[in-house]
Amino acid sequence: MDRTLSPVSRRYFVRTAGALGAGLVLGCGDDPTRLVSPGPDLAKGGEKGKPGGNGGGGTRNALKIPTVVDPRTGSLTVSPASLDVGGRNATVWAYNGQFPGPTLVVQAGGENNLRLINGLQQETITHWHGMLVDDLNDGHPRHAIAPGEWFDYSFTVNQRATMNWYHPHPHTLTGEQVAMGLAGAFIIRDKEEAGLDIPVGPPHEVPLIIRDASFDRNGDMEYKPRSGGFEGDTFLVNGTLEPKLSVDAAVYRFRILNGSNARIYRLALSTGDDFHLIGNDGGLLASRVDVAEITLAPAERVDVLVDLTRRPSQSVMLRDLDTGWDLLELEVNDTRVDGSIPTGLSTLAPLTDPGPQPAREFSFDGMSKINGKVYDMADPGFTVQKGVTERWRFTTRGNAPHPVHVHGAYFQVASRVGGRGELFPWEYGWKDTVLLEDGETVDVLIRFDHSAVSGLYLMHCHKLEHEDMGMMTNFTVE
Ligand SMILES: [Cu+2]
Repeated sequence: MDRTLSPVSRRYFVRTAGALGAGLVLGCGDDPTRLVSPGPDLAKGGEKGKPGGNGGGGTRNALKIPTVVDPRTGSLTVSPASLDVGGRNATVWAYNGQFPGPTLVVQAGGENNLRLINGLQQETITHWHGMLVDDLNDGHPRHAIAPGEWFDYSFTVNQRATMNWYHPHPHTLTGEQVAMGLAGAFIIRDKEEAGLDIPVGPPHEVPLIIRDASFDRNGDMEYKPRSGGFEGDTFLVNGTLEPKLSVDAAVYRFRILNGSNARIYRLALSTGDDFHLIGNDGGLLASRVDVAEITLAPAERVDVLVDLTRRPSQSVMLRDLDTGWDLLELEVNDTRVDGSIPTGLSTLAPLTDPGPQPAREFSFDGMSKINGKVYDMADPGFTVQKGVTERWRFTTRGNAPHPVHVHGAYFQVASRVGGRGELFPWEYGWKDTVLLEDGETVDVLIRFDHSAVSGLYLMHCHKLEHEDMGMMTNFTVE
């Protein structure tokens, strides 16, 4: 890979022969109505091979653990692949033939120099969700590459430890590409995390990408968009149907991402035991909070310790209370391993409150607009001055939930008025996505101060069908 080229010229065009060449580009669908025709609901009922939502008393499948990859060199190819989703094969769209994609792991200060290669028959581009990078590396849809093209990323990961993720971000196609399987975890390590007595790496730290899914009559992944948000009729954890994980009677650290297009989970343990919540989108919280339930909207992450030392030879379910789905069975053996549940975790500096009046107000209107406007890629949007703390206010007139995501900075959630009317422990600390329900006004404090961040970024609803229909805006950091 030639890293001496200027960022702009890092976009290359592959000369392809055959399959990826002429004529196979699917329409990108500027017409947002393409999302409003869901088509027949084929997967209702019990076709052959349809994965059961819950149980049926069948055996469960070993949870897949994605391979760990150092992103300093190498490539990520997106293409369809037929692979094991737990007891059977399905055609999905995969990064490097893996679903979920490989787990990228970097030390703070490390680099991502991956080449993205588009083996799909439609345009794509990959966004590094939660990464604070210059705008050429942010995976903005204006950088989408056609089938057969490639895009070379090159940036330094200079931020605190957390679990971010990567997924496609081409305008109007994000929902389809994520639903078809394109997502992976991106873990950052640092000294602060290493200094805590918590599991780092296998076997006691386990990333869990939770999502829903639908499969067609052939058992292949199927995307059935609805303007209110795609919801699949079954679930996958790390691309595994009905998963189970054999575990020691130990303290486990689960790095949980809601990788769904639209579904919100209300996570709990079947034992009623607490999650020991230690982190979220932007890394460690100041101190541990013990909670019995966690509401997790699309793109949100939590970092939780689960104490299984008192559960030898038991079965513990990670459960979604809304659907009743037993998302993951933890099959605890009788090997006891000592572990600790630390209380003090990190020192977080609160942003200085610039006052109660919001600098900007964003109304998430209908299913496709912010402040009355559908996304226009050519409109640079509003301008934010670097280094200035602002209060932003998110409101909606309906059609929520809207998980609001901002690129280029983390924010601190300041208040929620109306609706649920409170902030939750998983919203403490640093966030890049916050859930806005109907009737809610959510204020956040935000400051774009990362040295790499400059130029054009995005704010959007992370319900991917809303995003694809235009509930997104550019803004410029200068
Ligand atoms: Cu929305």
